[in-house]
Amino acid sequence: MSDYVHALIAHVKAKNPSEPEFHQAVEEVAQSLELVLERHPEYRSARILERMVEPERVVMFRVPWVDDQGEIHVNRGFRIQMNSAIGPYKGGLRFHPSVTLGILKFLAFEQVFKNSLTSLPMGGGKGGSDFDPKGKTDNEVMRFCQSFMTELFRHIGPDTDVPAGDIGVGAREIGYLFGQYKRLTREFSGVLTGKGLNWGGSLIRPQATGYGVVYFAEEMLKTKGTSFDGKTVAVSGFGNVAWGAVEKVTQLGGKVVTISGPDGFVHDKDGIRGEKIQYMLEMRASARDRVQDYADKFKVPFFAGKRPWSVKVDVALPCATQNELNGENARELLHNGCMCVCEGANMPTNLEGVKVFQDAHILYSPGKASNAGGVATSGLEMSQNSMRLPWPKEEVDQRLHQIMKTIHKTCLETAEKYGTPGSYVDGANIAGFLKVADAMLDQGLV
Ligand code: NDP
Ligand code: 2IT
Repeated sequence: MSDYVHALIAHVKAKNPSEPEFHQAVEEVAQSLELVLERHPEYRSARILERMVEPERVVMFRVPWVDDQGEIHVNRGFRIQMNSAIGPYKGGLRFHPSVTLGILKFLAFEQVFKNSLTSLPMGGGKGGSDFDPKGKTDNEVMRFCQSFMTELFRHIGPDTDVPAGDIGVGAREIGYLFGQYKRLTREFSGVLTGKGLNWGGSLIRPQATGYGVVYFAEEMLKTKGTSFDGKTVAVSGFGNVAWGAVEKVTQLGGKVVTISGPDGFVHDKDGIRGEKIQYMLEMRASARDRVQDYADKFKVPFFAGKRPWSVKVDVALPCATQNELNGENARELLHNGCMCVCEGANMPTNLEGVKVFQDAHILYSPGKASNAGGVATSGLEMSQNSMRLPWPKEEVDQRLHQIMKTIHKTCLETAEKYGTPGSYVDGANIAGFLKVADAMLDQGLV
């Protein structure tokens, strides 16, 4: 590691204590950028990376709400407005008890590079709350969302900052948030994405992240002259991203044999298809947060407290959450002959796991490249809202597919150009960085 990168990482750690996920995300990116910073001293002298690790703005606020029994609760809300060099801040909202400032900063940082890769004009942001949706009624979720938006609305707007969903925030939450934004501002606008189809949402947005992951993985497999047809696939998570990925793998002739939840994983040797994919949506909507329900219903083995990486598969698609795949899991996947790991979640593989995959030279893609289809389709939703014209399903899907192919090509070409051929990590970090860095140089000291 160069002295410059070493010092930068040390500075980030000292200045942002107790934010290990943020340190991890910065470390991965900074290592990839060493070559770029050597070749282009202008980025160093303009302190571009030093600026990029500092959010443009952080909003943190109190979210009081009342449960169905009349008890008062207080949660904490956040919005990290990380970088607006290439467009309005864009990125999801996460509602999960594990949410902290550090988690959202890592997600916002990753989002800057991801959004840049999509080729659409979107800056990076992320937000959310430590609210736990598990076991809450619709009315409780609605009251929470209304309270959350009562503060957030003054910081966002269709040309300022456009939030969307992430863990714990789906169509229902976006609906409640949008309703409250509209009441407060008296404006019907494209301020959120992931909206309902009847009121400005885009076809394919629900499926987009998962479909995009599989389109990206398909391109990776093509580089080895193969495809999903006949492949066995492990998916983790059972939420929005996992659901879209399972459906698309199945359509392409692959067989998904696992999904997982916070309670463990299920191993369905016959493959998750047909009504079983539909059942994933029911499990998610039940707010029970248990994947064991699937095992009980379809009479397949359930492994309590375990992750799915010990199952013998050709392809692994981690789609649950950050740091759900460590060095040991990575070695186990390799040992069982896994040839491709394509991330659907944000930063699901820890730094040791990433190194294991890179040293083994298997096909490995970081979430910021392979899960960009979700935010890319959010960008397409913004375009449709601005035009006030909805596009047919086929058109959105075709554009999504093309965007994923382009990101794949950009990653490989950039990695090649900067001397690390085949590294999707370096390709994604460098290509994502260059566009934002050049825009920052153009715009002066911002
Ligand atoms: P959902 O809320 O729909 O699903 C998240 C799933 O992961 C849930 O099943 C959740 O259960 C589970 N999960 C969380 N923590 C763990 C854990 N430690 N072990 C196993 N399962 C766990 O969220 P999404 O599908 O939207 O998000 C999944 C991932 O994809 C996240 O990393 C997100 O940032 C990323 N992503 C999402 C995009 C989108 O458009 N939705 C776009 C790009 C990336 P539980 O909540 O109980 O822990
Ligand atoms: O991590 C992500 O890219 C998302 N949660 C989607 C963000 C968006 O604005 O659609």
